[in-house]
Amino acid sequence: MSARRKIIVAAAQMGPVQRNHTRKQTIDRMVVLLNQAADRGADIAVYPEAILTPFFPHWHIEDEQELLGYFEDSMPNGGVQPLFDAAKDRGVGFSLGYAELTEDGRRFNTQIMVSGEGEIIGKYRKIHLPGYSDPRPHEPVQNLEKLYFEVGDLGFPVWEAFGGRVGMSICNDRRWPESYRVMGLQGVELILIGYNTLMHVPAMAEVDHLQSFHNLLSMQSNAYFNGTWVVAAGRAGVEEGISQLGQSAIIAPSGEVVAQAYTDGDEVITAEVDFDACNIFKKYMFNMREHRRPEHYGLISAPVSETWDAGELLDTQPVSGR
Ligand code: CDT
Repeated sequence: MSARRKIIVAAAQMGPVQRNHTRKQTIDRMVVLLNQAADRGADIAVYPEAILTPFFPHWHIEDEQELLGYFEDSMPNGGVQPLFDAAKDRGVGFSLGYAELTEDGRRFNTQIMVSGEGEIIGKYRKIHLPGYSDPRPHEPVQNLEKLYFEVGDLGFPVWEAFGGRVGMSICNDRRWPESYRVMGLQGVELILIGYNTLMHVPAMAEVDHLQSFHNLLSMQSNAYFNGTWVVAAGRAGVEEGISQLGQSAIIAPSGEVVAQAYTDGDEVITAEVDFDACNIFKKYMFNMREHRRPEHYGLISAPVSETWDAGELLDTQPVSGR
């Protein structure tokens, strides 16, 4: 019988990154968290989405130079090098979300996977960008990801890494079953997710009280449906007056939460990931070859123009959850 494949994973939740915090202060906090994870034997630590700066899509930034100040034009770079050095020093990998500016001026909401040798071994660019591209001055908080970022162009790859099959997704992706499924179809065993989730979304305030429920609901159900571990790290606390969910979690392929953050600040949670705990789900209930019926799922991958239009409904009926 082959040896079981087990690693220790960490979610490195982070409290607010305020506008007056320097990159260095933020990186220093991240190194502290990486060392805590290492002290607990972690093989990899996952950080929240775009965590090197405040989550700037919540503001309308008209000055191009100011906007570009939130982006990284290379990775690693001098600012984040201490994190890469700490990873190599402690032999702990990490997954980092940041705003990426490419050489040809394209902007993406990106997450990378870095090995315990401090080498970048995977990159994902966020596909499900929430919000809108037209600023809404009448609302207290903006969701301008569609203005600031392009839709990711790298798909949902899965890498042989850390002893298993590992994929990544970013924040709003975690609410879309398709993102997990595309990785599930590649045999994913561990999905690393960084996120920033608002506690108050003006356009859908009626469901504000369900933010924590929907966070776990999305990740627990999709972990189970695909027989995969999920490690999710959120930004927490009040950043520039805006409350963020936190509730970072590590979820087993059974859908059970095995570790969850309880603070609204910097906090490391860890759990042992047994990749072979995925097998029972992949082999029986969710055996993708035996039981899926993709010949009946055509609409799933049809162009959005062919799918049902919620706009028609919204024009004629009030939006109410109750
Ligand atoms: N960062 C991010 O993707 N946040 C979204 C908020 C959407 S509000 C319309 C989320 O899914 O949590």
